Amino acid sequence: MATLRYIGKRKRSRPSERLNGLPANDSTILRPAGGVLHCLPMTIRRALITGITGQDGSYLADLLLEKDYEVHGMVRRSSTENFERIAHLTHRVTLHQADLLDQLSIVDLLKKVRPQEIYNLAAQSFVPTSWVQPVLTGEFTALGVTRMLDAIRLVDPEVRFYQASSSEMFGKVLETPQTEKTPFYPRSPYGVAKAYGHFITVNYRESYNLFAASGILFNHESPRRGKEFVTRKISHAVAQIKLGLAKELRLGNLDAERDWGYAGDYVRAMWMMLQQPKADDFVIATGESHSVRQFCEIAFSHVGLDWRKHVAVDETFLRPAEVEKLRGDSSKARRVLGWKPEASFDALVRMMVDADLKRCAHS
Ligand code: NAP
Ligand code: G4F
Repeated sequence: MATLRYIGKRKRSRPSERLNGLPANDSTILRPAGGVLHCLPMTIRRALITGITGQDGSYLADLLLEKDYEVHGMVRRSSTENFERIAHLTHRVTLHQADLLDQLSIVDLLKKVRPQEIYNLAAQSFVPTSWVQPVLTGEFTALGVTRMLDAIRLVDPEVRFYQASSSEMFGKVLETPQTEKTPFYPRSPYGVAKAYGHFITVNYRESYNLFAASGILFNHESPRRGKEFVTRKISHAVAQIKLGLAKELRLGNLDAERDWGYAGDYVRAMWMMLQQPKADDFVIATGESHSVRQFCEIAFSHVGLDWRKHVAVDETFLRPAEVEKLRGDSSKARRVLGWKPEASFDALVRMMVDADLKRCAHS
């Protein structure tokens, strides 16, 4: 049944009340204070996103706001603010300090926000770093999931939980294309940590009857992708070279193939998974794979350049163990969720290059 609920304009804290960009007492900001009171015959859906400052978190926040959710984001403390990707919506979301490493901070956060949906996107997500910091990667990316699930059990077992699992779990692939049933063979400490996160999600669903869904997402990119990932590294370098700001792009394995999609399409799948009658696991992928070399060809030719004149192979970017080729089969998601990707590979590459050209020209 629909409930009646007051919502007021959010109270904007004065700068002196703010701490590291957050209101000093952020539990007060949903109080109707001096704003217009609306009495709406509707249930406001409340979601919590961990990793809201990341690529996917920012797109998911955009999507949930469009759907009239009350959106809360978990951010970890840092000495400087890192809100670039959510700068356009900081006035529409509520940010809370907590850390995947700190169990109490997660429990307190859930008690304060009482979300109906939790999207666990926070992770150490860069594969090469996982060899440099394997233990920390395990703490964030593996055990962080258990901390979140235990907090849900303690505070509200009715919460719907989404875990950001990864095609990196398939690693040295045992079949092509990869489906929900393909066994995992991870090739990096990151992939191992994600496999743990996936299985603990499935285990808590089966042990405690939690609504815990695992989205096995293949690589997805956008103009908001971090510059260390290969696609954005390429699109950014293309823009710099085109504008005469750089001459060369140094890359690792040009033969690696990925099933690359557009992040905006993939966050839609996350939301769809939490609207199902029961929690399940879903592969999200385009079904096409392309090499790093092909990405370069399209990106450089889009601005009238020949990639062979600018790209150099640099062994320092090779990995101790490589995932050579990924290609996903998302038929289950297409059938059950009604999901399909909208952006083509070519359109994605061009979108990223155009965005970087614009950004580099302005800065
Ligand atoms: P991303 O841009 O690297 O964002 C990661 C987010 O996690 C950031 O907001 C980061 O916060 C936060 N974070 C890291 N450690 C944390 C901690 N200890 N406590 C709290 N927050 C922490 O990653 P993404 O591309 O958006 O990916 C989102 C999720 O999907 C990740 O779990 C990733 O592993 C997974 N995934 C991604 C892909 C893909 O192709 N993009 C594919 C499959 C799965 P800071 O801003 O403070 O660093
Ligand atoms: O862009 P990448 O760093 O992404 P990777 O390793 O596939 O991981 C991304 O996708 C996963 C999903 O499968 C996510 F779970 C994970 O969080 C992340 O979002 O590298 C893609 C490929 C690799 O084979 C790499 O060896 O590109 C190759 N590559 C070639 N030269 C390079 C470079 N990768 C990077 N980062 N930098 C290079 O210079």
